[in-house]
Amino acid sequence: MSETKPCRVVVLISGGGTNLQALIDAQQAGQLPVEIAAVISNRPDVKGLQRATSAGIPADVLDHTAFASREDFDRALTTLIDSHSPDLLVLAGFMRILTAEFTGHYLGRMLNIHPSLLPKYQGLHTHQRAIDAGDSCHGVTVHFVTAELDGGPAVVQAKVGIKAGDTAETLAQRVQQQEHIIYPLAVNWFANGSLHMQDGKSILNGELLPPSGHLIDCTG
Ligand code: NHR
Ligand code: GAR
Repeated sequence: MSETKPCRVVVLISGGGTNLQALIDAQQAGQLPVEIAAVISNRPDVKGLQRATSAGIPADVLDHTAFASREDFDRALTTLIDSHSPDLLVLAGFMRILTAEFTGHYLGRMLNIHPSLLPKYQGLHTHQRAIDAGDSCHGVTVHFVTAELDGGPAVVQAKVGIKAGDTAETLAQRVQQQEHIIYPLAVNWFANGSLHMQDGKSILNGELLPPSGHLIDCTG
């Protein structure tokens, strides 16, 4: 992307928006060559919407409970997103499963951050599941989104140690510190043209990434 035409990003949220805030902060610090064109939440009155408004970013709500089916919601969401002409769609704590029609439309230009070392612990309640399994490490993965839930190719993964006495809350806190580092990193790679998806795989600087994506080990 040239400096005169930064990568246009639309961010989807459902809640607090700390990952959104990390992207806003990196952009405002001149470390992320993007324009956050809009923030869209499927839930009204969440803190992430205030974060967007405070940063001067258009914020919209599309309440999924107002739609009869997932298909109807996803079609309305697509129309709203595309009215902002994004180059990249970023899921940041977005909590609705998306239809294959939706993921197909944004294939290769949609990223998600998932709080586990994928392919471990797809779906919900990942921190508790890692603790219950007696794992010694846990972490977070940024991946391209495909129709398969949390199954798209990984871009970057940060590994975090699980400590004796960790609860889902204390562990989530340490994982989230890493989220706020690796999400701006991955978005930056996409925005500057270093990262793309090809044949269902993640390519960084012309090289095929390993199944974990680029690995950052914080367990030491
Ligand atoms: N959709 C597809 N097709 N593929 C992915 O990889 C997706 C996706 C939608 C969301 C984020 C994901 C995560 O990082 C994500 C990845 C929500 C659920 C879920 O079960 C699962 C995974 C993710 C997000 N949602 C419930 C549902 O019925 C609702 C839960 C709630 O509202 O609290 O949609 O973990
Ligand atoms: C983050 O920890 C993210 O990894 C997780 O929700 C949190 C959102 O926080 N995502 C999922 O669990 C997706 N199912 P935020 O709203 O403060 O960015």
